[in-house]
Amino acid sequence: MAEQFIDLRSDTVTKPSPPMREAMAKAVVGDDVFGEDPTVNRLQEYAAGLLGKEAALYVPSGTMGNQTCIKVHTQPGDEVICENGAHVFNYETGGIAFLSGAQVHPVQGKRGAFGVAEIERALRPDLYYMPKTRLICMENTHNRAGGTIYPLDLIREVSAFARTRNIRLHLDGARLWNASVATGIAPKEYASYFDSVSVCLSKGLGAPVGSVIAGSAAFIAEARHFRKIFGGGMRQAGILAAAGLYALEHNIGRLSEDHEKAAFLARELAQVKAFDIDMGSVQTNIIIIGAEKSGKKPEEILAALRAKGVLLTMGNYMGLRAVTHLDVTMGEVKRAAQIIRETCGRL
Ligand code: TLP
Repeated sequence: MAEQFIDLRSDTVTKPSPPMREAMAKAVVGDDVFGEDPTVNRLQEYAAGLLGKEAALYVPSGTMGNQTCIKVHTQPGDEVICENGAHVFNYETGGIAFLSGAQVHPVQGKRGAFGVAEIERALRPDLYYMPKTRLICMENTHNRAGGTIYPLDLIREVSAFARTRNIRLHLDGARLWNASVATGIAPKEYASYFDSVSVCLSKGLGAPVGSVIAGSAAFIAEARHFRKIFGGGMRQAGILAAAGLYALEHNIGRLSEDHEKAAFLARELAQVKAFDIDMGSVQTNIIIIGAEKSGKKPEEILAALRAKGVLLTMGNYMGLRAVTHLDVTMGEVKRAAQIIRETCGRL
Protein backbone atom coordinates (compact mmCIF):
# COMPACT_ATOMS: atom_id res chain seq x y z
CA MET A 1 0.00 0.00 0.00
CA ALA A 2 2.66 2.48 1.11
CA GLU A 3 4.31 2.00 -2.30
CA GLN A 4 1.71 4.20 -3.97
CA PHE A 5 2.51 7.23 -1.81
CA ILE A 6 5.13 9.80 -2.62
CA ASP A 7 6.68 9.81 0.81
CA LEU A 8 8.28 13.15 1.70
CA ARG A 9 7.85 12.80 5.47
CA SER A 10 11.51 12.25 6.22
CA ASP A 11 14.78 10.99 4.81
CA THR A 12 14.51 8.28 7.48
CA VAL A 13 11.96 6.40 5.32
CA THR A 14 14.57 5.21 2.82
CA LYS A 15 14.99 1.46 2.40
CA PRO A 16 18.26 -0.39 1.81
CA SER A 17 19.02 -0.75 -1.91
CA PRO A 18 19.82 -4.15 -3.49
CA PRO A 19 23.63 -3.58 -3.45
CA MET A 20 23.41 -2.41 0.18
CA ARG A 21 21.49 -5.57 1.06
CA GLU A 22 24.13 -7.61 -0.73
CA ALA A 23 26.85 -5.97 1.37
CA MET A 24 24.81 -6.79 4.48
CA ALA A 25 24.35 -10.42 3.46
CA LYS A 26 28.07 -10.84 2.88
CA ALA A 27 29.22 -9.09 6.06
CA VAL A 28 31.76 -10.91 8.21
CA VAL A 29 30.47 -10.73 11.78
CA GLY A 30 31.51 -11.40 15.38
CA ASP A 31 30.36 -10.45 18.88
CA ASP A 32 30.67 -6.68 19.14
CA VAL A 33 30.20 -6.59 22.90
CA PHE A 34 33.56 -8.41 22.94
CA GLY A 35 34.79 -5.89 20.34
CA GLU A 36 35.12 -8.76 17.87
CA ASP A 37 32.88 -7.79 14.98
CA PRO A 38 35.27 -6.98 12.12
CA THR A 39 32.64 -5.10 10.10
CA VAL A 40 31.63 -2.92 13.04
CA ASN A 41 35.31 -2.23 13.71
CA ARG A 42 35.87 -1.33 10.06
CA LEU A 43 32.88 1.05 10.09
CA GLN A 44 34.12 2.72 13.28
CA GLU A 45 37.63 3.18 11.89
CA TYR A 46 36.33 4.49 8.59
CA ALA A 47 33.94 6.94 10.28
CA ALA A 48 36.64 8.11 12.72
CA GLY A 49 38.85 8.82 9.69
CA LEU A 50 36.12 10.77 7.88
CA LEU A 51 35.52 12.83 11.02
CA GLY A 52 39.21 13.25 11.86
CA LYS A 53 38.76 11.83 15.38
CA GLU A 54 40.81 9.26 17.31
CA ALA A 55 37.95 6.82 17.74
CA ALA A 56 34.30 6.17 16.91
CA LEU A 57 31.47 4.00 18.18
CA TYR A 58 28.54 2.47 16.29
CA VAL A 59 25.18 3.09 18.02
CA PRO A 60 21.65 2.02 17.05
CA SER A 61 20.18 5.52 16.57
CA GLY A 62 20.89 9.23 16.37
CA THR A 63 19.07 9.68 19.65
CA MET A 64 21.32 7.18 21.39
CA GLY A 65 24.34 8.85 19.79
CA ASN A 66 23.46 12.30 21.09
CA GLN A 67 22.29 11.11 24.49
CA THR A 68 25.37 8.95 25.06
CA CYS A 69 27.65 11.90 24.25
CA ILE A 70 25.67 14.20 26.54
CA LYS A 71 25.88 11.60 29.32
CA VAL A 72 29.67 11.41 29.00
CA HIS A 73 30.05 15.19 29.02
CA THR A 74 27.75 16.09 31.93
CA GLN A 75 26.99 15.44 35.59
CA PRO A 76 23.45 15.58 37.10
CA GLY A 77 22.41 19.19 37.70
CA ASP A 78 24.63 20.56 34.92
CA GLU A 79 23.26 22.79 32.23
CA VAL A 80 23.36 22.17 28.48
CA ILE A 81 23.00 25.14 26.12
CA CYS A 82 21.33 24.40 22.80
CA GLU A 83 19.10 26.14 20.31
CA ASN A 84 15.33 26.41 20.90
CA GLY A 85 14.52 24.13 17.99
CA ALA A 86 17.30 21.59 18.68
CA HIS A 87 16.52 17.92 18.17
CA VAL A 88 18.19 17.02 21.49
CA PHE A 89 15.74 19.37 23.23
CA ASN A 90 12.51 18.75 21.29
CA TYR A 91 12.50 15.23 19.88
CA GLU A 92 14.52 13.03 22.20
CA THR A 93 11.75 12.49 24.74
CA GLY A 94 13.36 14.59 27.47
CA GLY A 95 16.40 12.32 27.30
CA ILE A 96 18.78 14.93 28.70
CA ALA A 97 16.75 15.09 31.92
CA PHE A 98 15.92 11.39 31.99
CA LEU A 99 19.32 9.92 31.24
CA SER A 100 21.80 12.57 32.34
CA GLY A 101 19.83 14.44 35.01
CA ALA A 102 20.99 17.65 33.33
CA GLN A 103 18.82 20.58 32.35
CA VAL A 104 18.55 22.38 29.05
CA HIS A 105 19.10 26.11 28.69
CA PRO A 106 17.72 26.89 25.24
CA VAL A 107 18.78 30.01 23.30
CA GLN A 108 17.13 31.55 20.26
CA GLY A 109 19.21 31.21 17.11
CA LYS A 110 18.83 32.53 13.60
CA ARG A 111 17.93 29.71 11.23
CA GLY A 112 19.10 27.34 13.99
CA ALA A 113 22.49 28.96 14.51
CA PHE A 114 23.67 30.95 17.51
CA GLY A 115 26.96 32.61 18.38
CA VAL A 116 28.89 33.80 21.39
CA ALA A 117 26.47 36.67 22.15
CA GLU A 118 23.58 34.23 22.73
CA ILE A 119 25.80 31.93 24.79
CA GLU A 120 27.05 34.78 26.98
CA ARG A 121 23.47 35.66 27.87
CA ALA A 122 22.79 32.05 28.92
CA LEU A 123 26.08 31.42 30.67
CA ARG A 124 25.88 30.82 34.44
CA PRO A 125 28.20 32.71 36.73
CA ASP A 126 30.50 30.56 38.83
CA LEU A 127 28.37 30.62 42.01
CA TYR A 128 27.77 27.60 44.19
CA TYR A 129 23.98 27.87 43.98
CA MET A 130 23.89 28.01 40.19
CA PRO A 131 23.97 25.11 37.74
CA LYS A 132 27.25 24.67 35.89
CA THR A 133 27.20 25.41 32.16
CA ARG A 134 28.97 22.25 31.07
CA LEU A 135 28.06 21.64 27.47
CA ILE A 136 26.97 23.41 24.29
CA CYS A 137 25.16 21.37 21.61
CA MET A 138 24.96 22.56 18.03
CA GLU A 139 23.01 20.97 15.15
CA ASN A 140 24.27 20.91 11.55
CA THR A 141 22.23 20.81 9.45
CA HIS A 142 19.47 22.13 11.69
CA ASN A 143 16.37 20.02 11.18
CA ARG A 144 13.60 22.21 12.58
CA ALA A 145 14.99 25.39 11.01
CA GLY A 146 14.67 23.66 7.62
CA GLY A 147 17.93 21.78 7.04
CA THR A 148 19.95 24.94 7.44
CA ILE A 149 23.73 24.90 7.43
CA TYR A 150 25.58 26.21 10.48
CA PRO A 151 27.96 28.95 9.24
CA LEU A 152 31.56 27.85 9.80
CA ASP A 153 32.65 31.23 11.18
CA LEU A 154 30.03 30.95 13.94
CA ILE A 155 31.17 27.41 14.76
CA ARG A 156 34.77 28.62 14.99
CA GLU A 157 33.78 31.53 17.21
CA VAL A 158 31.72 29.35 19.58
CA SER A 159 34.40 26.67 19.71
CA ALA A 160 37.16 29.15 20.61
CA PHE A 161 34.92 30.69 23.28
CA ALA A 162 33.91 27.31 24.75
CA ARG A 163 37.55 26.28 25.07
CA THR A 164 38.46 29.38 27.08
CA ARG A 165 35.55 28.66 29.46
CA ASN A 166 36.18 24.93 29.79
CA ILE A 167 32.76 24.16 28.27
CA ARG A 168 32.46 21.04 26.12
CA LEU A 169 31.04 21.17 22.62
CA HIS A 170 28.89 18.47 20.98
CA LEU A 171 27.70 18.40 17.38
CA ASP A 172 24.43 16.73 16.45
CA GLY A 173 25.56 16.01 12.92
CA ALA A 174 22.69 13.70 11.96
CA ARG A 175 22.82 15.43 8.58
CA LEU A 176 26.40 16.70 8.65
CA TRP A 177 26.88 14.97 5.28
CA ASN A 178 24.28 17.27 3.73
CA ALA A 179 26.04 20.35 5.10
CA SER A 180 29.35 19.08 3.82
CA VAL A 181 28.10 18.27 0.31
CA ALA A 182 26.35 21.65 0.06
CA THR A 183 29.35 23.72 1.21
CA GLY A 184 32.32 21.62 0.13
CA ILE A 185 33.62 21.82 3.72
CA ALA A 186 34.90 18.37 4.74
CA PRO A 187 33.15 16.58 7.63
CA LYS A 188 36.49 16.47 9.48
CA GLU A 189 36.85 20.25 9.18
CA TYR A 190 33.43 20.72 10.79
CA ALA A 191 34.15 18.03 13.40
CA SER A 192 37.51 19.54 14.38
CA TYR A 193 35.75 22.27 16.39
CA PHE A 194 33.85 19.79 18.59
CA ASP A 195 34.73 17.41 21.43
CA SER A 196 32.16 14.91 20.18
CA VAL A 197 30.14 14.39 17.02
CA SER A 198 27.13 12.20 16.28
CA VAL A 199 26.37 11.39 12.63
CA CYS A 200 23.52 9.33 11.17
CA LEU A 201 23.75 6.60 8.56
CA SER A 202 20.01 6.00 8.39
CA LYS A 203 18.81 9.36 7.08
CA GLY A 204 19.88 10.68 3.67
CA LEU A 205 22.56 7.98 3.36
CA GLY A 206 19.94 5.25 3.19
CA ALA A 207 21.14 2.70 5.75
CA PRO A 208 18.28 0.95 7.58
CA VAL A 209 19.71 1.54 11.07
CA GLY A 210 22.53 3.25 12.85
CA SER A 211 24.60 6.24 13.80
CA VAL A 212 28.22 6.77 14.76
CA ILE A 213 29.67 8.94 17.49
CA ALA A 214 33.27 10.10 17.39
CA GLY A 215 35.73 11.79 19.73
CA SER A 216 38.99 11.14 21.57
CA ALA A 217 39.90 7.54 22.45
CA ALA A 218 39.21 8.26 26.15
CA PHE A 219 35.82 9.78 25.31
CA ILE A 220 34.79 6.79 23.20
CA ALA A 221 35.90 4.33 25.89
CA GLU A 222 33.52 6.03 28.31
CA ALA A 223 30.79 6.25 25.68
CA ARG A 224 31.05 2.47 25.18
CA HIS A 225 30.28 2.03 28.89
CA PHE A 226 27.13 4.20 28.68
CA ARG A 227 26.04 2.64 25.37
CA LYS A 228 25.88 -0.68 27.22
CA ILE A 229 23.89 0.83 30.11
CA PHE A 230 21.45 2.36 27.61
CA GLY A 231 20.88 -1.07 26.03
CA GLY A 232 22.91 -0.36 22.90
CA GLY A 233 25.48 -3.16 23.22
CA MET A 234 24.82 -5.22 20.10
CA ARG A 235 26.19 -8.62 19.14
CA GLN A 236 26.61 -9.57 15.45
CA ALA A 237 25.92 -5.97 14.49
CA GLY A 238 28.23 -6.22 11.48
CA ILE A 239 25.25 -7.16 9.38
CA LEU A 240 23.91 -3.64 10.06
CA ALA A 241 27.29 -1.92 10.10
CA ALA A 242 27.87 -3.25 6.56
CA ALA A 243 24.93 -1.15 5.42
CA GLY A 244 26.45 1.86 7.18
CA LEU A 245 29.81 1.31 5.51
CA TYR A 246 28.12 0.96 2.14
CA ALA A 247 26.23 4.20 2.84
CA LEU A 248 29.41 6.12 3.70
CA GLU A 249 31.28 4.75 0.69
CA HIS A 250 28.55 5.28 -1.92
CA ASN A 251 25.80 7.63 -0.83
CA ILE A 252 27.39 10.87 0.37
CA GLY A 253 28.13 12.58 -2.97
CA ARG A 254 24.64 11.95 -4.32
CA LEU A 255 23.03 14.04 -1.55
CA SER A 256 23.41 17.02 -3.91
CA GLU A 257 20.59 15.45 -5.98
CA ASP A 258 18.32 15.59 -2.91
CA HIS A 259 19.23 19.26 -2.49
CA GLU A 260 18.27 19.97 -6.12
CA LYS A 261 14.94 18.20 -5.62
CA ALA A 262 14.25 20.25 -2.47
CA ALA A 263 15.14 23.53 -4.21
CA PHE A 264 12.75 22.68 -7.05
CA LEU A 265 9.94 21.68 -4.69
CA ALA A 266 10.41 24.82 -2.57
CA ARG A 267 10.19 27.08 -5.64
CA GLU A 268 6.95 25.34 -6.70
CA LEU A 269 5.37 25.45 -3.24
CA ALA A 270 6.33 29.10 -2.72
CA GLN A 271 3.66 29.87 -5.32
CA VAL A 272 0.87 28.54 -3.12
CA LYS A 273 -0.77 31.65 -1.63
CA ALA A 274 -1.61 30.01 1.70
CA PHE A 275 2.01 28.94 2.26
CA ASP A 276 4.96 30.82 3.72
CA ILE A 277 8.38 29.47 2.87
CA ASP A 278 11.60 31.16 3.92
CA MET A 279 13.47 30.41 0.71
CA GLY A 280 16.77 31.39 2.33
CA SER A 281 16.37 28.48 4.72
CA VAL A 282 16.06 25.93 1.92
CA GLN A 283 19.74 25.04 1.83
CA THR A 284 19.75 21.23 1.76
CA ASN A 285 16.98 18.59 1.68
CA ILE A 286 14.33 19.97 4.09
CA ILE A 287 11.54 22.45 3.44
CA ILE A 288 9.54 23.99 6.29
CA ILE A 289 6.21 25.28 5.05
CA GLY A 290 4.27 27.80 7.14
CA ALA A 291 0.55 27.22 6.62
CA GLU A 292 -0.98 29.59 9.17
CA LYS A 293 -2.49 31.84 6.48
CA SER A 294 -4.64 28.94 5.29
CA GLY A 295 -6.64 29.06 8.52
CA LYS A 296 -6.50 25.24 8.48
CA LYS A 297 -4.85 23.01 11.04
CA PRO A 298 -1.69 21.32 9.70
CA GLU A 299 -3.34 17.94 10.42
CA GLU A 300 -6.19 18.78 8.02
CA ILE A 301 -3.77 19.73 5.24
CA LEU A 302 -1.71 16.60 5.85
CA ALA A 303 -4.86 14.45 5.64
CA ALA A 304 -5.99 16.12 2.38
CA LEU A 305 -2.58 15.49 0.83
CA ARG A 306 -2.47 11.91 2.06
CA ALA A 307 -5.80 11.30 0.34
CA LYS A 308 -4.13 12.41 -2.92
CA GLY A 309 -1.07 10.19 -2.35
CA VAL A 310 1.47 12.66 -0.97
CA LEU A 311 2.89 12.30 2.53
CA LEU A 312 4.34 15.29 4.38
CA THR A 313 4.72 15.69 8.12
CA MET A 314 4.49 18.39 10.78
CA GLY A 315 7.22 21.00 10.68
CA ASN A 316 7.68 23.60 13.37
CA TYR A 317 4.84 25.66 14.85
CA MET A 318 1.76 25.60 12.55
CA GLY A 319 3.92 24.32 9.73
CA LEU A 320 4.44 21.35 7.47
CA ARG A 321 7.70 19.67 6.49
CA ALA A 322 8.80 18.08 3.22
CA VAL A 323 12.07 16.16 2.99
CA THR A 324 13.70 14.86 -0.18
CA HIS A 325 15.80 11.70 -0.19
CA LEU A 326 17.23 8.91 -2.32
CA ASP A 327 14.00 6.93 -2.57
CA VAL A 328 12.05 9.73 -4.25
CA THR A 329 12.88 10.63 -7.84
CA MET A 330 12.78 14.08 -9.46
CA GLY A 331 9.76 12.81 -11.44
CA GLU A 332 7.94 11.97 -8.20
CA VAL A 333 8.91 15.32 -6.69
CA LYS A 334 7.42 17.07 -9.75
CA ARG A 335 4.23 15.03 -9.37
CA ALA A 336 4.08 15.82 -5.65
CA ALA A 337 4.55 19.53 -6.39
CA GLN A 338 1.63 19.45 -8.80
CA ILE A 339 -0.62 17.58 -6.35
CA ILE A 340 0.26 19.93 -3.48
CA ARG A 341 -0.34 23.01 -5.66
CA GLU A 342 -3.71 21.65 -6.81
CA THR A 343 -4.79 20.61 -3.31
CA CYS A 344 -3.55 23.65 -1.42
CA GLY A 345 -3.94 26.29 -4.14
CA ARG A 346 -7.58 26.75 -3.17
CA LEU A 347 -7.01 27.07 0.59
N1 TLP B 1 14.98 13.23 13.14
C1 TLP B 1 13.73 12.69 12.69
C2 TLP B 1 12.63 12.97 13.72
O1 TLP B 1 13.00 12.57 14.98
C3 TLP B 1 12.22 14.41 13.77
C4 TLP B 1 13.36 13.26 11.34
O2 TLP B 1 12.45 12.70 10.71
O3 TLP B 1 13.99 14.24 10.91
N2 TLP B 1 19.29 14.59 15.28
C5 TLP B 1 18.59 15.14 14.28
C6 TLP B 1 18.98 16.49 13.79
C7 TLP B 1 17.52 14.45 13.69
O4 TLP B 1 16.85 15.03 12.72
C8 TLP B 1 17.19 13.17 14.18
C9 TLP B 1 16.00 12.41 13.62
C10 TLP B 1 17.94 12.63 15.22
C11 TLP B 1 18.99 13.37 15.76
C12 TLP B 1 17.62 11.30 15.86
O5 TLP B 1 17.85 10.22 15.05
P1 TLP B 1 17.11 8.81 15.31
O6 TLP B 1 15.75 8.94 14.73
O7 TLP B 1 17.97 7.84 14.59
O8 TLP B 1 17.09 8.58 16.78
